[in-house]
Amino acid sequence: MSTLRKILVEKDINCKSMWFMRQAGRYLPEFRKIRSQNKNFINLCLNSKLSSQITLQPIKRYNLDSAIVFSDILLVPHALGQEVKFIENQGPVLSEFNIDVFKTKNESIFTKELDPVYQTIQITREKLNKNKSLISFIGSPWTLLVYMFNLKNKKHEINLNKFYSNKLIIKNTLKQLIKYLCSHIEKQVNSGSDVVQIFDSWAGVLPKDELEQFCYMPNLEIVNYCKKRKIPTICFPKGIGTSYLDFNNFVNPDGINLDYDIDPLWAKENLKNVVFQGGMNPKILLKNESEVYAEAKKYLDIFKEVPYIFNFGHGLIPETDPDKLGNLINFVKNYK
Ligand code: 1CP
Repeated sequence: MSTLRKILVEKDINCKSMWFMRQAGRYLPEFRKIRSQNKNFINLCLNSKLSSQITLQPIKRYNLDSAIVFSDILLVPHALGQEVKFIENQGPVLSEFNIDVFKTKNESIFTKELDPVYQTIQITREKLNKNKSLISFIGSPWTLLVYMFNLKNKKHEINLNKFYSNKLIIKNTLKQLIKYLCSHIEKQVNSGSDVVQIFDSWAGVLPKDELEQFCYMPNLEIVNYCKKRKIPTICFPKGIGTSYLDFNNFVNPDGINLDYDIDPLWAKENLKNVVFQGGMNPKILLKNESEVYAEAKKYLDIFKEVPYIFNFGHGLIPETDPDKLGNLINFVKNYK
């Protein structure tokens, strides 16, 4: 059984594990080299040979025990007919959502479009040591809807007018997305991934009274789908503060990724029957090494007696120094 499965399924506290969100990409020179020769990001994600190579880059460099598939949450709207462009220093830009195009799609068209992702997983699984975990992922329906309906502004605030005036179509699209996301998970797991991380990166912009309908419910449906198939899940409802408690009680995933605004002591005392992952602010890596280790020690000590997966409270930032990250990895591996 892979290390992550041991922790998530058997709740084995002696099994230590560490991986990082966004470990394959942006900050790594070996990724940047490939990226500079592949200007179209979607095409790069759909190039199985290169995507598998990128997935394995952080494993080669740091001997981490989990690999996360190099792909993107926005391949889903792409496969559903929406144009997705990644513009330098601006992030993703999607063409306007077109319900007529959306309606022409079905699960077989959708998964056929994403077949290269499943091939990436197959190629990677063959090359990855058997005791290492291969993590696949999806964006939660709400987080995808934020991009698909262009619901947030540059300051990362939600455009509430747009949200409320399009609520019906957003709700209907959400229902459809759940179905597509479940088949995307099933295909990824059948191709060789053994854990699924569900990123609800924009849960925190939802008004509190909409959390149940747009965040908890869709995450629950997807987690229940996975439970029926014995697929371990790690949820990441970023930015919802103490609503992590309601989220955890409602959704009951195997693992939960803490964001950096969550007090780890509060989490340990309040979130029950769940494996903890992450928490540290990835920006800590911009500080000097003694500060980095002190922060890592804090999390490792708090979660010493419970199953814990070392990670951050969000993805590694592009400015991360790969050597400093390497030193942190050694520190965590040797910490008793
Ligand atoms: O320009 C570039 O070089 C592309 C940068 C990049 C990379 C390396 C993007 C654009 N996506 C990715 C890969 C990616 N995205 C992975 C696989 C690599 C890994 O984790 O090791 C994963 C898991 C994601 C997930 C993802 N994409 C999320 C959820 C996690 C999170 O960071 O909140 C989100 C919101 C996206 C959308 C996205 N993709 C890319 C950008 C710039 C964005 C917008 C959000 C952002 O600014 O990070």
